[in-house]
Amino acid sequence: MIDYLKNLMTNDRAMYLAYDHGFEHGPEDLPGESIKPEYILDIAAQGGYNAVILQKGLAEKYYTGSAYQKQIPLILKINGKADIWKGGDLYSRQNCSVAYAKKLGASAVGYTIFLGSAHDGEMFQDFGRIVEEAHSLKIGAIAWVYPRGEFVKDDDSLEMTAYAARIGLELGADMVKIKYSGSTENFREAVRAAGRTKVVLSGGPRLEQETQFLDVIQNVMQAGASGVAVGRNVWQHPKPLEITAKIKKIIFS
Ligand code: FBP
Repeated sequence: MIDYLKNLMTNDRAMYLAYDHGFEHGPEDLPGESIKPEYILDIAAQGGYNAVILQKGLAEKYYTGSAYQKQIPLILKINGKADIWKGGDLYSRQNCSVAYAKKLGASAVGYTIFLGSAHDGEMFQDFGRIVEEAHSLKIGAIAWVYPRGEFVKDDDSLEMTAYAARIGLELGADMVKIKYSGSTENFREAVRAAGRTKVVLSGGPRLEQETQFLDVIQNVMQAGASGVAVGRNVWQHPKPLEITAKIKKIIFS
């Protein structure tokens, strides 16, 4: 079995800094300094993250060929949707090829699947192809799997979270990024369902009490997760490097 995530993990654990929110949520999610990509890249490099997650425009203009490229690996997000149209089922379309992601220096590509959307079949098809393309170029494929839509009553239930994790395994993802399901026990079921696909936590909106966020990380690590791929709880924090050090301690010790 080839390990496509070799240079994206430390002792089989991972801490990734996600920054695709300008696309997914709009600039209002990027308060103060966090609107500046360099601010995030400095946190990623100084904080010792295993990778930063960017869309292709940011990679082209701020990462590829820069000093950051030598300091921190890249996961390139190759699909995305805006947060404006609320008219029905979601389909987050691919906006960058796997080959171009590799050219920009990516060690893995990321792709979001909205499980439960009327279009989930198209996203399964896209991601199935993306895994094959990524592996033939010897880079990793990471699935963000988020249950969403009118038939999803409880997106963070044990069943839905485990289903999301399982979809990652069934489609050949090297890693699946899922949301928290409320407890260590529940999350353990998702990790079990993911089998040999590694599981990382998706952070969610910034929690006022940082201890709440750190407790969630503690719980998912106890449940067997490989780590986290988080954004807002780090770079919306007044002291991103301080919260990073606390996250790091939980994941790597
Ligand atoms: P956060 O830790 O800030 O939640 O980031 C994780 C992430 O998956 C991002 O990569 C993505 O932009 C965002 O959450 C999507 O969130 P949602 O679809 O729930 O609005």
